[in-house]
Amino acid sequence: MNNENTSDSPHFISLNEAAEMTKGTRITFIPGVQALYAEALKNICFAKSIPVIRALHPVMGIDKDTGEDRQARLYELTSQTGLPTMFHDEERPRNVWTEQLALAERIGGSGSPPLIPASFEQRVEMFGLCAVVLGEDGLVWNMRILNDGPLSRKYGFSDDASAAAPAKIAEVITLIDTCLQRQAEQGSPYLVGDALTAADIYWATMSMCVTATPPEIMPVTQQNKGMLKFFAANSQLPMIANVLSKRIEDHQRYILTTYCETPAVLGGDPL
Ligand SMILES: N[C@@H](CCC(=O)N[C@@H](CS)C(=O)NCC(=O)O)C(=O)O
Repeated sequence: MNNENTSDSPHFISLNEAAEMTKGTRITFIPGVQALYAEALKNICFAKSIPVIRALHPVMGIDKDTGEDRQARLYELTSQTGLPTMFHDEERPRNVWTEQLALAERIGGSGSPPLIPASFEQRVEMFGLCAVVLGEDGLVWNMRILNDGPLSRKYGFSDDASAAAPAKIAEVITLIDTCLQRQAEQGSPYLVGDALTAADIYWATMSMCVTATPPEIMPVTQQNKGMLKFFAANSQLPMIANVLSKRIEDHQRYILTTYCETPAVLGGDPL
């Protein structure tokens, strides 16, 4: 594992530096913040023994000094602005989790576990589970529109959509819980088959938006303390609290502490 991945105060290069490099895997992050898609990709790369060079993801909004859109260069490079974007060697940037996962699977270190099952039948299960967690109108999508704000507006916030979100989130949690129960009955601690897949890593990471996660797993920083409070408060919403089981928590903790780097290395300013 590369030091950049394991250091307590990781180094971040600029977006332009990342785009200009012709070797290595570069991923954009916001220091100190566990933006979940970026956090999940970091965890996927960790499990695949891929050394990651961290780059700064420009945040939404207008730069006060220049009056310019802070994400203009990112848009020029990737035709989108979502966090994270991933560069590898001289390949085109990857911005969507399905493509990022396929790339990670291909470039992973020898001896690292496959995260996409060889069996197509199991791929149906694996990608299906991931899609209801990461895809449009899935768990994270609905978590983002729980409250009004610039990010939720980007994802179709309306009073009606927001009011419908907790029930959709609860439905996904129940689906995962039922799956884990079925798997436990077969003697497997994983979501699909009898081995780790990307579904375990994505779910364990993304589910942190509906759990209070201890600092041994997710450290508190100046930059993420508000987000951690929001995630913990989500776990108390009655519809969500009703369906969060010990099984969900045990699986999340097991996957994060066994296959991902914990405590998570975020950079930023520790509290
Ligand atoms: N594009 C990613 C999702 C990443 C994503 O939705 N990131 C959000 C933050 S949670 C973001 O940066 N949105 C702002 C934008 O797209 O400009 C995917 O589909 O895999």
